[in-house]
Amino acid sequence: MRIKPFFFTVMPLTILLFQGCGDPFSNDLLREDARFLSAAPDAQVLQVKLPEQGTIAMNKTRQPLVLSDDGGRTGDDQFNDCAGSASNGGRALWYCFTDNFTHDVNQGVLGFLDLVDKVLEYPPSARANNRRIWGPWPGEEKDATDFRFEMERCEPGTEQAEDWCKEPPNGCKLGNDRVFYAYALEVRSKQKRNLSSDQGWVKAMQGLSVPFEGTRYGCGNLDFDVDRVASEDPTEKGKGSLLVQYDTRPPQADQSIGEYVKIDIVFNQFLPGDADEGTEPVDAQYNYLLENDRSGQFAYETRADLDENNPLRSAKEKLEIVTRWNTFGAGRGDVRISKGDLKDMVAYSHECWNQDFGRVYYEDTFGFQPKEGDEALCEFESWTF
Ligand SMILES: [Ca+2]
Repeated sequence: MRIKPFFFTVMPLTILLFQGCGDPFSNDLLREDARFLSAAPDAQVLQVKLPEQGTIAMNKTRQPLVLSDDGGRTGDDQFNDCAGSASNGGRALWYCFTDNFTHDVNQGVLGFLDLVDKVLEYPPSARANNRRIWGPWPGEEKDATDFRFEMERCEPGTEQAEDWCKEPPNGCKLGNDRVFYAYALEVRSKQKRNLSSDQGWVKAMQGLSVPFEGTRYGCGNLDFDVDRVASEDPTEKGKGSLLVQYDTRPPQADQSIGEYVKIDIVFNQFLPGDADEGTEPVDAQYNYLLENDRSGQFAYETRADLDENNPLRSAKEKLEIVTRWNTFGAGRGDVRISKGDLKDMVAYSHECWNQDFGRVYYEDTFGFQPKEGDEALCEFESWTF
């Protein structure tokens, strides 16, 4: 799902803005637009960030790691370097899993937020009190649909265009002004172009947010419904929906305090549009926490058949993975597999890695990989399970 802006919708507005430059009304207008922009979800802020390999390896001093916006993966070489075993210098298995998974979340799941960023590079096409609309634009690749992005500022005591202002975002603290924002990325079949410009739109993604002190950081939630996209675009291959809750704070300018990022995602029969043929939709839960000191935690839970290609064991097992890392990148991963064909049995895997992500300890209860290393070398002593 990608869009391209129509030049004819953008050009006249650009000219209008230039004409208005310098007069106080125009400056107020731009300040107002900026307030809306700061409340829109930001693909960069909501990128899941992991400690990046190489920073420590190159200079051997023990210092906090640089975090990679790309989930730590800088190329397929690193992706394939998941051997796990310390003896061949491979990266720890569960760190590697976390790395690959977060990369996929950034690209395939939160990637749709890039759309919002592209949209917001242009001035709004319509402005009303407490409301802004960007677009519409035609879809870029398939041209089966048009898109637009809509925002409303929800203020107590003011009249609202939609009922999405009824409740503030769950789990977010409002400021003294009690203001929050509602937004939606909307899609409409090309066949509906004969309707009036306000009719027939379906909310593909919608959310509520409370921006943090005028920055792109803040607290909010959004839901992305691929089935709704498909209802307007029969060529859409993705399925299901996602519910994302987030709470983010910017780093200190001098980096003495790193950014804080908490993201929780619920996958509901979700299948990305670019998934390989035969991939099944997933129900899963994903939690990511990056603390101010750059330590963090990743948790993933799903039901999946882990006995691949065995028709006698086709029941879905419950898979739980929790990985944690400290300020310097050293961490541990704990995995629990239960239910499904395991019936009453429970299988575990435990692993620890050092600040270069090399395995220092591994053990499991189901013969997946041989035991190695020493648990005493783990930076985290306690098991998650
Ligand atoms: Ca199974």
